[in-house]
Amino acid sequence: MKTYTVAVIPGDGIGVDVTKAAWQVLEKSAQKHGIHLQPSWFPWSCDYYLKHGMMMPKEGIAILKQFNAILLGAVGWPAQVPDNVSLHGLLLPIRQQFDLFANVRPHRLLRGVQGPLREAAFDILCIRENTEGEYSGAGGRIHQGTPQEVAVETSIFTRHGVERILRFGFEAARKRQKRLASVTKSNAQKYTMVMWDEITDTLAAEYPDVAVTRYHIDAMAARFVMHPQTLDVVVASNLFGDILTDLGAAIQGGLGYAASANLNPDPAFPSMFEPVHGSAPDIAGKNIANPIAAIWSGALMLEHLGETSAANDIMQAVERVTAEGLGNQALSTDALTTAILHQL
Ligand code: GGG
Repeated sequence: MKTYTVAVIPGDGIGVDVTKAAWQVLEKSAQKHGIHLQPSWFPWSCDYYLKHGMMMPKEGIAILKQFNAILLGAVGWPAQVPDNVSLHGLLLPIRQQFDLFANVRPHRLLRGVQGPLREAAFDILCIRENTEGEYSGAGGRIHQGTPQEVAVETSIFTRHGVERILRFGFEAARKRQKRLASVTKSNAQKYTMVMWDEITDTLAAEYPDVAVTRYHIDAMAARFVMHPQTLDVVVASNLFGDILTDLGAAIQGGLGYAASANLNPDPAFPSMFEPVHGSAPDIAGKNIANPIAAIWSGALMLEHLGETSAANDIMQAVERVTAEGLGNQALSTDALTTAILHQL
């Protein structure tokens, strides 16, 4: 029996609720398909920070490195730990240290799910650069708290980083509808984003079978709402991709449906799978969070591990449940999970 080791980090808030649900579904699918998923649960979170003064132990990255994959819930409990501390203490170091440069986020309406748009026939694969750009963490503050205070935060775009994420996008487009949209704001940001556009054009020559369109982020935001059916693969920088994929989540029915994979194609590093949503403290522990984004992220994990049948099985079970309209009802986390387990 094939065994995969998985580091499970539920994190904060509804991350705990939905990770528990996702794990139940993953285990059931694994059993059915003769796979063994061996979990190690880590309590790294804002609670852990309050006890230990850090979001994960100093050797956290070395510990995670030994696993085949990481399943993450959500990070953040702003009432007790500033969001920038929790994010830079857990989620971002994992993405950066394991060079998980491609954050892949599918946006489509699951069968039966009621989205806010008239147009339902869209299937977008957003690919967000995940290790540099606006999230590089380069900057500082001087004269803090005084009227003379200065804060500087520099976006860092490297040719290597931009080229590899665009190439990842072109390869993905080749396996889909062969259309790629590259998103910048190169009229206003005349260094980094102009370089991004130039690299897009250079790579486009290597992929003559892929139709490429360059968009500005503002126009792309409008297109997500007005003409989402015209989009196939969308590649964007770290921050633009983050914002755009919340819009993607909205048009697919809400953040409860938006899944993501943080990928490094090199199997020497564990890739990480997480719902796009955050910890939602207002509904944490109330058994009302939608577990589908976390379950879908689990399916993306199985797909990445090469267990395509087990992954497809999960998504078919999810869609049989949503097709019955259950996704649109205010079902509890447990009830929705039970319905999906039943379909499996
Ligand atoms: N599901 C992980 C999580 O907590 N996401 C919320 C969030 O704000 N993440 C930061 C980011 O992806 O930029």
